[in-house]
Amino acid sequence: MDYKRILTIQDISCVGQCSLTVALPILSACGLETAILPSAVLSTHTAGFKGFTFRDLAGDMPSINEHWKNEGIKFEAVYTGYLGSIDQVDYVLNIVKTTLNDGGLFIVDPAMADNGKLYPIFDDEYVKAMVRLSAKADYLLPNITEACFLTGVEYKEEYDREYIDLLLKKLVAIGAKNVILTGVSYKSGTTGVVVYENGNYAYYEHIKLSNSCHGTGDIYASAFVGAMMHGKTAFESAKIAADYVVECIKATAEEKNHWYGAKFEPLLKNLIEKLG
Ligand code: PXL
Repeated sequence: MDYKRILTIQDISCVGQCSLTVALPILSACGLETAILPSAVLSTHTAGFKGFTFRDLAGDMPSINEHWKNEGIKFEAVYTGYLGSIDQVDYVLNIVKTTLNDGGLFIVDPAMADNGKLYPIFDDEYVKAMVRLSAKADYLLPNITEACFLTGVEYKEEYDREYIDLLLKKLVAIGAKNVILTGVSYKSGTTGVVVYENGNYAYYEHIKLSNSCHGTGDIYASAFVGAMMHGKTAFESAKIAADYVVECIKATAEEKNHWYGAKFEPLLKNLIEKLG
């Protein structure tokens, strides 16, 4: 495997096992040199903790970009997750222009919503900004809720293949080249991920656990990016990431005190094994 350098842009939630505190260890475990750009610093994530602090780091982005430009710093991939504000979208697009190598991949997790709802602090204007970012993605990794917000399609908990095809077509119409759609469940007891690459549909189905954990979207996206940049195909990466997330959720099940995230760290060795 080549030794590749990638950049990930997402928040630091100091406590809560999401975003950079998940992405950095997972990408490093996948053997990648991982540069980071924190989009914001929060005392905790926003899903369940009360009174969290929030510092938007958008203002630092242009000068960081300028410095990297002067240094000629380049990446094989740029992977974005939770951003803290609308202003960040143009800054991030500029950073991608400056730093992404020719032929490099821009991977966007439009982390903004789940279970039919936007996360706290986001609104329709933020969704519009995420559409502009998603339009440039080589790989876009939404869950179904995010896909609905990005496309204006009504959110449904029960659906068929036709509904999923509509979401995929609309996401591609926005501009996303390829889509990895997570949490797609056609029957009870199972869920899975759709890999929509160059207009071809493939589905990896796996067990749906009764419990769920915060932060699994970030674990999924990071493991997917790590596996892709390790040299796996999109489908293999989607499968590796899904199997890893299932293991992480199982490891966290029945832990009432551990509601805020998933215990992914002791299982990093399994992820490394899956990469072969
Ligand atoms: O896991 C997504 C995420 C990332 N960052 C912050 C969040 C959330 C989900 O709520 O609040 C700050």
